[in-house]
Amino acid sequence: MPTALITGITGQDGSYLAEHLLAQGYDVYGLLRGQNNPKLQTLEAILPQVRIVEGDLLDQASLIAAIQRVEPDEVYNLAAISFVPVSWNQPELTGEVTGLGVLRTLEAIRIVSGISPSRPRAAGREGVRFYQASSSEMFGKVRESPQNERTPFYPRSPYGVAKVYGHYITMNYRESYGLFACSGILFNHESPRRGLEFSTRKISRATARIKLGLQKEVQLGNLDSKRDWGFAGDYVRAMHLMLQQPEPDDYVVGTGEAHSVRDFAELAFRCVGLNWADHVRVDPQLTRPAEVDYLRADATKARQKLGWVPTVTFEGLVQMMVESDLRLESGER
Ligand code: NDP
Ligand code: GDR
Repeated sequence: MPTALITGITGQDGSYLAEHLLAQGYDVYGLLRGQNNPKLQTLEAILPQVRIVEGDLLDQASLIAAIQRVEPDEVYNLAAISFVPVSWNQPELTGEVTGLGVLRTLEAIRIVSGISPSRPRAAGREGVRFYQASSSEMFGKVRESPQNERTPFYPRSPYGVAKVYGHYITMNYRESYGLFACSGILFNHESPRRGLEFSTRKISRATARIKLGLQKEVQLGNLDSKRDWGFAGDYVRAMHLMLQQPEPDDYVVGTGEAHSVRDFAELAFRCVGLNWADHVRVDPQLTRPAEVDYLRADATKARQKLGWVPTVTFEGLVQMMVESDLRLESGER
């Protein structure tokens, strides 16, 4: 039975990936930080089969100890400071976790595997396989549309810059040491488990609360930016597929469709029979110092080489999120 270690296990993608790998018969370990992480209880309730190992992307020794203890066949590095606005307020921490955290995880694998500059992994010898959660935010102020694996990067936030470092250091460890290391350049993916701070979940939750009479309005920032939004459950399949290929490589993953934040809000409110314009207010304080205006994936390579296709449409995603928040906000589980 293969063994996987997931960093970022308490996040949206961590939970979907753990479910997917458990269903494939994996032993799944999740890296958990902090001495009293409040998300542990939820994790134990929804995924009791996941085994917890202590560690923090800021702490090299803890990552080495985690790899030594788990002896994983596959490591999925999903941990990050992932909320873009935070990265302007805490740019150094973002660089440490989202950027250098990737290096520390790769170093832990390298050291525990006995790989060194003079002793790279021998061709044909199976080693730990590594997945890095790269992001469409690396394309930032896009140089071409749609974006594929060859599109140049132009990050627009300290988060995007840190992800570019993570992306290139992953490629560098593949090329320097022969590590089976892949980056998935994933476009925005959402779900009922999305953090409340992100635009889609903020909208779906507010829509549900407004419908139930629990609040009247929601404040949003830039309504014009466009994203390629898909369903997180589809995207974790792509992560797993990348590590099952004969050779390591990088892949763009997205739906190929772009919609604005306004489109999302309009559709969400329509799902509950309301008009978005009656309830959405623009708060200029929520706009970003540098915005990413338009992202749309060209996922041809993932489709051709991995056989990956998304199963949930934009309309299906919005409806799924609004219905889930209606259940949660009305006290149903
Ligand atoms: P979340 O924000 O939901 O989860 C982030 C995870 O990182 C949490 O489990 C968090 O743990 C963990 N984490 C933060 N800091 C540390 C640290 N110092 N040490 C160990 N763990 C830490 O993100 P998602 O699940 O949405 O995304 C997963 C990954 O994919 C991230 O790297 C994100 O940047 C990237 N990505 C996401 C996309 C998306 O649309 N969702 C698109 C492209 C890339 P804790 O609970 O303790 O805070
Ligand atoms: P993003 O997601 O920055 O693309 O990063 P987010 O949902 O935060 O923003 C998307 C767009 O919506 C606009 N927006 C708002 N955003 C938030 N959060 N709150 C608001 O009130 C609001 N109003 C308008 C933003 O300006 C932006 O244009 C996500 C994260 O998961 C990253 O970790 C990941 O790498 C990328 O997706 C791909």
